Amino acid sequence: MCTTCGCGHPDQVRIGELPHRHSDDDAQEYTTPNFSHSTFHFNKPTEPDDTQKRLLKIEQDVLGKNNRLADHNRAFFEKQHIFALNLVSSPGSGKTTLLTTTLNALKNDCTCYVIEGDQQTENDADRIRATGVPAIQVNTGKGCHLDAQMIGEAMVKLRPKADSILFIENVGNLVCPSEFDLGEKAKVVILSVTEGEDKPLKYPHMFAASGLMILNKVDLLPYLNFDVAQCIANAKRVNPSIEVIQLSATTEQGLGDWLNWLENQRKQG
Ligand SMILES: Nc1nc2c(ncn2[C@@H]2O[C@H](COP(=O)(O)OP(=O)(O)O)[C@@H](O)[C@H]2O)c(=O)[nH]1
Ligand SMILES: [Mg+2]
Repeated sequence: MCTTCGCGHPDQVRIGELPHRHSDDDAQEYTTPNFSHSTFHFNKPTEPDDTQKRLLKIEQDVLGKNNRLADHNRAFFEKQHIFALNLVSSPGSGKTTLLTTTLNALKNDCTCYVIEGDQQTENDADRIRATGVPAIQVNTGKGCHLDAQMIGEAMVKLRPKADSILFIENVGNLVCPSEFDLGEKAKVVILSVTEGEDKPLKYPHMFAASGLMILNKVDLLPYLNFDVAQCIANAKRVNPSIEVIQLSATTEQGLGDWLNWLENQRKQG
């Protein structure tokens, strides 16, 4: 269980079966320990016990508080005509590279700001600042996602102008950021072709929560066994209305589609 957001619940865990029992002679039997006072889910109670009820309450409180703060952020963004996007992905899919490429393309036409989320280091904010765009780094320590309060605190420091664009690069994680509304207009999930076309099926909540999937690093396709059509079909299976843009943040192939998407979304308000 994630210690920061309390996500996940033992009752939701399912341990599958081996389709065929293998016949290794030296296979070792594992014996389930009997922890009499444990909260492990091996001895699954039929009714939630006090600890589980408390955890559920904490999770509801955490998400409820986050949603209220996210609404507050959203109201601020709407009032100031700030177009806020929440970029989510696993680590290394190319969020910061996409952002630097995008900012270099946009910065003469509109005012942009970036909030960078990582557990540690100021590296990504430094990469953004090198483009001349103001960036606030949020380090979450053990936390695996940004939350609405962190965005509010970063906004106090950013002091953004009206009619601008705010890009939020979330902590690299395809799981928890899907649960946390930051007040953004949309989540954009970035999946790189080196990650495998099955990821929308394995992490459906993130793809269901996103309005756009950017399929990044398409310049590497000639060297990989990656089925683009299957990947898009997988994403549409969990979210039939998700839009898809194929792109390379390094060669800039497809960059125009992404810039057009941004412009259209901004126009729609
Ligand atoms: N070939 C290729 N590499 C990329 C592309 N985008 C990002 N990368 C590389 O992927 C690595 C991780 O990129 P980064 O932007 O730091 O990912 P992040 O962790 O999601 O922010 C870096 O070595 C980038 O140069 C791309 O479109 N094509
Ligand atoms: Mg990054």
